[in-house]
Amino acid sequence: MQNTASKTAFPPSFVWGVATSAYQIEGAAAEDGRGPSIWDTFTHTEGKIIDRSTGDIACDHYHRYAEDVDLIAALNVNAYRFSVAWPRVQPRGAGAWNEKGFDFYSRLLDKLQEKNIPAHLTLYHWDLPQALQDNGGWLNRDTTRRFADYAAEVARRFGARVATITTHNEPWCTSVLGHGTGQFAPGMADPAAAIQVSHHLLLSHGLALQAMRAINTPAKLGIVLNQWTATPATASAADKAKAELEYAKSVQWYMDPIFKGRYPELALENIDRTAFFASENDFIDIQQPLDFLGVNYYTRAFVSAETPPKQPEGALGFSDMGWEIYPQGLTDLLLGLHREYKLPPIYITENGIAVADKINNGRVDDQLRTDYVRMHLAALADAMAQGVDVRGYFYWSLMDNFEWNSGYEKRFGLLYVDYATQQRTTKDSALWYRDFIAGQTQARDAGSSAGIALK
Ligand code: IFM
Repeated sequence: MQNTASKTAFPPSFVWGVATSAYQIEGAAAEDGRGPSIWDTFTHTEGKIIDRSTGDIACDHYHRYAEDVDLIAALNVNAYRFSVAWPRVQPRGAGAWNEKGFDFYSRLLDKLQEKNIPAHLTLYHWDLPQALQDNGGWLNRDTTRRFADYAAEVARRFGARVATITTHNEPWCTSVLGHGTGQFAPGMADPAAAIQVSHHLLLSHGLALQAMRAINTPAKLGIVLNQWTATPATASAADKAKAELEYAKSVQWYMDPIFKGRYPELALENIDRTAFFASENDFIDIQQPLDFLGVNYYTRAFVSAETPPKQPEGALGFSDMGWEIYPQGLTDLLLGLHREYKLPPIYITENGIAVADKINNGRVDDQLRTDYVRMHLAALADAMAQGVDVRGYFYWSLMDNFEWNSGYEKRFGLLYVDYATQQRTTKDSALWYRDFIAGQTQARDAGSSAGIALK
């Protein structure tokens, strides 16, 4: 039966982690010399965020990082994935570095080291310095060079203190949601511009890898892509064709340049190329070897060519985001990638669920989240058993936080955050995750791989 592996074995070296990003948790938006980012501008623009909130304070992690790392340690995880806010360390995205900004990340890394938690650093989780946006942002090819300079500086300072450095988190979101539909910062609704932006993001990734390798950074280098399988809603030719195109535009559009040095034909034939410029040499820059690939998986795409589109039945339910719970998609996705590309080691860098959590007498009973994680780990184990080389899993997210245009209304965390008091409460799912990891660790210490009940 699918997703019901009763026992599964993760290798002893498997990495268990939790993930966050800068703008979603740090707050301290105008402190210690941080420059404004496109998300500051966007959140302070009327009508962009459902609950009219901003990341000005968020989870106040900038001031509470030490307490937060203690909470991370209590989860038994052996990895923490976070991002550096570019405008905190280089307020204008070019020129002067902000030492106070670097000091914050240095303190965070010290604290993680004290707790023996390896750090996984992301360079770009969507908070472009506003000064670069004023100059054209990701539509301006020069931003790719600025990004490579920023990457090299972060790697020079922190490369020996982190396990991995990721260039971009989910470039699809920056391109499509940020520039195609306008739901995310910088709020541009121009599909042709989104295509050019995606190319510049990929190019900046390749230039950044080269810049970091030129200084011999010891950190492992990679990129994180959000991916899904595309299931045709019916067996009709129209649904099948639409699903194939969806996969080409969202998954292969990012994978092919990196692993094959070109864009997928099917997508190229079906996009607005009026504003598209890519040189042959760009593909040499983009196609740099990766030490790892990060895969973020939440749900599948259910693709219908009908009007109105057919919706999935959702036998396992839906998240508070309205996303179908579909763990089998993780197995299918990984096996598909494994067949099509020569993959480096993979980390599941994000997987998680928004639940309308309620706190009751200091307790959050979020069984749905535990079930979600358990089913996805079983799905992951299935893919690994069939030959996919996965090295780690990061739950998104460590704590409830600023969920972009959904504001604070959606809760993805293992820790519940009361935004009025900033009190963190460990949810039941976090206790399950903690105990699950402890079981894995015990098996590792006993010199075997763990057979852990996932169902
Ligand atoms: O919160 C986001 C994260 O920033 C990027 N990946 C998806 C998450 C949930 O929507």
